[in-house]
Amino acid sequence: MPTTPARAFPENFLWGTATAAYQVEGAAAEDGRGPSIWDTFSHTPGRVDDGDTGDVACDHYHRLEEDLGILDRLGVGAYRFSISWPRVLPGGGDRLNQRGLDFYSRLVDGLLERGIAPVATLYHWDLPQELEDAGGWPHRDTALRFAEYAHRMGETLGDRVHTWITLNEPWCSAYLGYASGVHAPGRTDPADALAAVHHLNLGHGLSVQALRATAAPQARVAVTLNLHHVRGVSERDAEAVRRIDALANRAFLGPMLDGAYPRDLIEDTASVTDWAFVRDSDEATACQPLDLLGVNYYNPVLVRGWDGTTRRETADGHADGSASPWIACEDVEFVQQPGPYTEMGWNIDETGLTELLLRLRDDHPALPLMITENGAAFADVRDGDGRVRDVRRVDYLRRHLTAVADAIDAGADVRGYFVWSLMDNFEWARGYAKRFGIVYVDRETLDRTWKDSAHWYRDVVATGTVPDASSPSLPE
Ligand code: GBH
Repeated sequence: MPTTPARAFPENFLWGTATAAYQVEGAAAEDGRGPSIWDTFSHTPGRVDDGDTGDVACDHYHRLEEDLGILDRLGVGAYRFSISWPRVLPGGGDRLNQRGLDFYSRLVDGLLERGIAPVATLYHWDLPQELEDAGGWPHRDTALRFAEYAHRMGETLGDRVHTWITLNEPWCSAYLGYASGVHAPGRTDPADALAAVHHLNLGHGLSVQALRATAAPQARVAVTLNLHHVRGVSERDAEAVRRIDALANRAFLGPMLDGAYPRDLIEDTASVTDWAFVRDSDEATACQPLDLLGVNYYNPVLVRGWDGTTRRETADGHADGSASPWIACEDVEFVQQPGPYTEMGWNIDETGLTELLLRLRDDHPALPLMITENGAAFADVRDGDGRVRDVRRVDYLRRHLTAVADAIDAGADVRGYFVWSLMDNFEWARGYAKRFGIVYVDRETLDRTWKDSAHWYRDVVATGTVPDASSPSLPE
């Protein structure tokens, strides 16, 4: 007997895969591309495991036709990619780099020719280095520059790209980039991180306005957040849950969807900043009507209050001596969750995804949702026969898709799902050792090999149905 029955998805459900520019493109110094903060960061010794950089990545920039062919054979209805800001506007200024733009133009046209909807993310963490030198996201001007960039992209690609995502995971940009420093630009100043939160929110709102003014009238505009599904160890830990929910989720949902920062967030962080960088109309600007909310989900988090007497657990994945991304949360403990775990050390628990989607259904019933990332890293190996038997990834994807189906059955308006990732790629501070792809990339030859999960996903897409757990996923 299968442990879970087959599940059919709605007729027009959008199936896709996702990547991001710096993680796959390579060609870092080609055709006029300027440096981003990730070039600088990855070239700084000690920042990325094994000294890996995105200089070559998956060489997607030169293998565009091959990768379009893979997407075609997968049969996906959509492909989520990101545009490298310093490739199209080197230095973050207003001079358009035509050769850089041509690449995205070819990508978009190639997708449309194959009946695949392009879903373009404007910012997946690759800030032009010059804008960081001028102050980065803690600096208000960066938000204004971002809006100009959005305007240019709407003007040039907006006739053909009809789904836009402004920011990918501003949580990471602000807190990992400016508080814990494990992501570029690697700064560790909590006050700057909260200023970055605000200017990302402001930049989001301004860029939505810019896209509305320039893109096609039918364009859908969204933002992608890595919302944290936060659980307390016991009912006594409600205060710890509230604190983390405020910093992780409502710091973005508040201004973007409700037009105001939560009062409790302002109070919780009063020892760090007075929030004077929030000007009168900023919260209203951040709050632009959205067509979709993008949700990236990997795992839930488990917290409890810390009274100062025991040895504090710091199982938040950032405990290895680096500063905490959790500002003013010294009295909150992140508790190790039961396994199984992925290769990232993240626990596998799809129930958090259903619960998160139901919370969004309740809090924002009119806002359609899209899973813009979900997936897992495992230690994949290519066998002598050339197959990659990634049974654990198939199991992960099946569980999480079933969790999405549960949420849809309970009334959540989920319109699509994008596997992270199309192919193994540059996993930020973890380099190439962590493989998230459904397509295997050989690090010597850069050859692509379909993993069993890619064959399995192709069948899911073709049938609109997630098969039961006993169904084999074998290549033809
Ligand atoms: C996404 O970020 C990125 O958008 C994508 O580029 C990246 O390759 C992909 O995911 C895989 O990492 O240690 O239990 O507290 C992931 C954001 C934020 C998810 C931190 C895991 C820590 C979980 N991550 N979170 S825990």
